[in-house]
Amino acid sequence: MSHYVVGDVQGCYDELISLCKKIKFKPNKDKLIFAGDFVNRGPKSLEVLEFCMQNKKSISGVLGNHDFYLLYLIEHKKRNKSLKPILESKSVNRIFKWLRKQPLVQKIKINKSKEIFYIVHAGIPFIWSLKTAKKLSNELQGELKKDSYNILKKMWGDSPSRWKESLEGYKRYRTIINYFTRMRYLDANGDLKLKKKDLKKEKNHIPWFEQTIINLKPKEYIVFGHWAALNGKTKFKNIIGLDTGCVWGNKLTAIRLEDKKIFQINKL
Ligand SMILES: [Mn+2]
Repeated sequence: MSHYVVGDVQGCYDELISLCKKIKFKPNKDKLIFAGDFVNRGPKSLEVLEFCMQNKKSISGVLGNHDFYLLYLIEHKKRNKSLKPILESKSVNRIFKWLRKQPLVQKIKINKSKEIFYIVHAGIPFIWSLKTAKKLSNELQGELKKDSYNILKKMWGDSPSRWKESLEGYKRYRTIINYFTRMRYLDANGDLKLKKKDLKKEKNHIPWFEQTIINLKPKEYIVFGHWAALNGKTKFKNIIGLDTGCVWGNKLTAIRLEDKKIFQINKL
C-alpha cells in the first residue's frame, strides 16, 4: 500500500487519469490524497469529483479556496460558468456532502519510515504549532457540519489579517480558512499578506514556509498546493510544494510519501 498526494487538479480530469495510470494507482490498496483545489478553471471539474466519489474509500483530500467557493455556490444557489456542470448535476447534493466532510489538514504517518506528513492546501503559518493546526482544522470541520450556510456566507474578505486565539465566531472561521487555503506571504508577526501573489522580493513579505520550517522536526513534513508560481520549489526538503500549474498549461504532480518519489504529467 502506498500514499500518493496530488497537487491542484482544478478540473484537469484527463491529466488526473493519466497520472493515476502512471503511478499505477490501485483503489483497493493505495490511498490518493488531493492537496485541495479539486475544481474550477479547468474543463472537467464534475468528472474529477465523480471520480473521487466513485473511489471514496481510497480518495480523500483537504479543502482549497476553490473548493470553498464551490461549496458556497452550491449552498447559496449561485451561478458560475466554469462550475456550471456541477451546479446543474444530479449529484450536486452528494458532491456537497462529500466535499464538506474533507478537512483543512490531514496528518499521515508512514509506519516504516516513522515520517509524519501534514497535507494542507496553502500552508501552515509559523504562529501555529502542527498540533494547533490540526486542532483548528478539526474545529472548522465540526463547525462546517453544523453551520455551513453562514460560515460560507461570511468567509469572504481579507480581514482580520492577524490570527488571535481570542477571535470568535465567523471572524475566527474566516481567518482559519484564509490561513489554510489562501496564504502565500506573511509578515514577521504572522499577519497575512493576501494581496501579493508574485515572486518578487518585497519588504516585510516572507513566504510562509521560510518561518514555518523552524517548527518542523527532521521527520515532519508539510505537503501543500495553491502556489503555482513556485513550481514546487521551496528550497526546504521538509516542505514540499505540489502545485505545478496544470490548469495553466504546465504539469500535474504527485508524490509517493513512502519514498518521496515525484510523478508528473504534462498538460494534455
Ligand atoms: Mn488555491
